[in-house]
Amino acid sequence: MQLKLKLTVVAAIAAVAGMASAQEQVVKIGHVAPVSGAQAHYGKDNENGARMAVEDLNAQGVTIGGKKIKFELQGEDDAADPKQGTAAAQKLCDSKVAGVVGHLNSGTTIPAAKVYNDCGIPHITGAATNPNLTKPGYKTTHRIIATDNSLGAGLAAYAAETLKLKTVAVVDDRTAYGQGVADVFKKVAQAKGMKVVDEQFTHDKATDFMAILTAIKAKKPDAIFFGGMDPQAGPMLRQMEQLGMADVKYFGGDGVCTSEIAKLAAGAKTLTNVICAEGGASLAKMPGGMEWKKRYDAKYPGQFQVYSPYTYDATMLLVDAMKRANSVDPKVYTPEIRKSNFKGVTASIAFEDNGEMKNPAITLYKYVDGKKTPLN
Ligand code: ABU
Repeated sequence: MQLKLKLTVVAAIAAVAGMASAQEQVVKIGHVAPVSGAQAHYGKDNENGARMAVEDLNAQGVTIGGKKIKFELQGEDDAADPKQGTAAAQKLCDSKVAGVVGHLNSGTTIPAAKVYNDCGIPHITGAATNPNLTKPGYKTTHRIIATDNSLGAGLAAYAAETLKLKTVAVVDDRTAYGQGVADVFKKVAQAKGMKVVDEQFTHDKATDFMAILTAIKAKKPDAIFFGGMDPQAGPMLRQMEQLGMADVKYFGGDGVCTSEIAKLAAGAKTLTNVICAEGGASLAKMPGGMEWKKRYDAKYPGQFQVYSPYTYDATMLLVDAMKRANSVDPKVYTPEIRKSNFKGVTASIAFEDNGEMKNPAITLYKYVDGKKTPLN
């Protein structure tokens, strides 16, 4: 008799537990960035931001369509390579993720955007800045930072109007981002009366710039503009010091505007010549920047670079759209993303019809005692 009672109680507990799990739904969110190779520090920072958002959402408890949702992050590595970028995008489509945060590089995000459009999954980048990303007009593509048009123009205006520089040499790494931001800088600088005295090209795996710097030095420019990322910018700054180019200003977009560049420059005094631009407000001017950064640093000490507040907001924004649509189905909730009026850590985020953020800020930085310091 006692045994029968025990079995009944066990069966009842199992039934209640079964009901509870039937009411819970796992929803996967994809994230893609280079988490291997020379750009892994950017990618890990980005992935940390998205993971932190998923953990916060699960701690808060989110109910959508009457079901308790458990979010899971599916992180993929595209190694900053366009082919691996589309392969990672297809993998996320096949995994039926509800949405994607990424990618990091313009060169991977632009081709991946077509893959997401074809499989009907929305993605939001908080790092890729080439304006061509939104030109195809995909309803699935969104960006929550300023583009290279703003970064290049802001830097050129600062060089010509504030510093009153006359001449510049332009170098880019031939990637979608590097070439794009360098082209904008060049055009705006020329329009403002600066002379481009030399143009040189490198690539996104290079570490030896002695030949191009020697050629540039002969032209005696006031400044170098570099369109590229910090694994190249750091060694370039060291080699500029070795060549006695200590008084040449060094401009770059958000790709060089990292914490890591101070390490990669390895004590070169030329770091103090760097002026870089990022497509958003400084942490101090973001609505929730300082408090968020404190929590990030406690979770991921020493890993902050540039974009993690944006990947955090991108993740939160996808879920905000799901909540408003009361659905985790991409077909149902994707149109809600364009209608967002989302109060994020980085900004209040709303979108233009083409998926670009409305009125994104830009911030210029310099490095003081090795620390990235806002100029505005
Ligand atoms: N925005 C700089 C780094 C990422 C990219 O656009 O390629």
